[in-house]
Formats: sequence, structure tokens, C-alpha cells
Amino acid sequence: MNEFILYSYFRSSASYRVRIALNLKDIAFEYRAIHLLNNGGEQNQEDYRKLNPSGEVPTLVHNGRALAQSMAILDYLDHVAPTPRLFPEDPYRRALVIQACEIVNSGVQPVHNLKVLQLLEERFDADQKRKNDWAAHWITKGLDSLEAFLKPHAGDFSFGHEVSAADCFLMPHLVNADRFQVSLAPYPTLSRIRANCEKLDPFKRAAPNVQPDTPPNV
Ligand SMILES: N[C@@H](CCC(=O)N[C@@H](CS)C(=O)NCC(=O)O)C(=O)O
Repeated sequence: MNEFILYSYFRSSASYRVRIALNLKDIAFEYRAIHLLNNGGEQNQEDYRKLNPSGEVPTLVHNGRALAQSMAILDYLDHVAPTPRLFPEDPYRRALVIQACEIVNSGVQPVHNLKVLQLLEERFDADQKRKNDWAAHWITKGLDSLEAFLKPHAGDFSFGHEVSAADCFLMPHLVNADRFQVSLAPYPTLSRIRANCEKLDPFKRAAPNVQPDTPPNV
């Protein structure tokens, strides 16, 4: 048995990271949609929280065993399906790739996550415009850091000419920038990497606009 199930939401950037990784490794998986808004958010339902106590997507189930947190999932995938590698073997290069991932993963994504934007509205009366400004602010901070950090390392991709976990984290961040109308014009390195990622089938198939739960008007 080698069965992979991905609990995902089309627009979730963290799910998008894992979709790219699964596709890069050519791992077939069953897609189970978790709607983050319907019914108070399906991620908050009791049955789902048994799989993922944080009430977030993605969750990957491999042969009946659940795993959450996209960074942990990518690391796991590198062990169970080592080709192509997402994290380099060399300790320093591996740490640099993780550094890039963490700029997104712990640096900026958590502060503009859905539950944060919802709290801004519920407790602090933020309207849609203020919520968008908030998200755009943090997305821009992430872009500034990534452009400066990746510039000396990047080739076609974040690190040289091979795709790595850094690209799996970067691409969804750039698509989030589009969503919150943050221009990528000031970020030539990131724009070049994006153009190269977008040419690759694993990235194309992982995109939010082509998922099983993508609404028809997106
Ligand atoms: N660090 C987590 C982040 C997961 C996360 O924030 N997921 C978001 C969607 S991108 C979510 O499920 N949010 C649900 C909510 O805010 O209620 C990961 O990398 O998996």
C-alpha cells in the first residue's frame, strides 16, 4: 500500500506548497477539499481536528498516518520519495533553503492567515480594506526579505538551477501577493524565479485556479 491523501483548500498557500512538492516527486494523491469558510470553516470540525489539531490545511495522510505543517510534510516526502530532493544534502545549503522557507512559513504567513484576518474583523472592527492593507503589509515584508536573501543564491530558481523546497514556499507567497494586489515589479529576482517555476508542469498542476475545489469563477 502506498496511499497518499491530501486535505487541502484551493486557495491555501500552505496546501499549495505541498501540492507542488507531491507533483515534483510525481506522487499520485487523493485530493480531499476542506472549505475554510463554509459551515464555520470545515477545518474546525471535530473529525478534521483529530487529524490536524491546529485546525489548518494542509494535512497529508500517508498509509493511514496523518502529518501536518507543510515544512514537516516536505521533509517527510524527501525521506519517503527522495527524488528529486527538496532539501540539499550539504548541511549549509540545506539550512539556507530552510531559511528561505521560514521567511514565509514563520515570518509572514502566520500574521496574515485567515484566522488572523477574521480576528481583526471580529475584535478590532477592521473592514475589508483594512484587512487587505494588513495582509499586503506583511506580504511586502516577506518579499523584501526574500528578494534580498535570494539574490546572491538564485539562478533559474531560488538556489541555483535546481528546484528546491524554497521554490515550493516562494511560489504560493507570490500568488498571495497577486491576490492582495502587491506588485512584484520591485522584485526582479523573485519575478525571474516565478517565470521559471510557472513553466514547469508540477507547478502548473498545483496552482490554486486548477484544483478540484476551485470555484468556476476563479
Ligand atoms: N504553518 C502551517 C500553516 C497552515 C495554515 O496556516 N493553513 C491555513 C491556510 S494557508 C489555514 O488552514 N487556515 C485556517 C484558518 O485560518 O482558520 C503549514 O505550513 O502547514
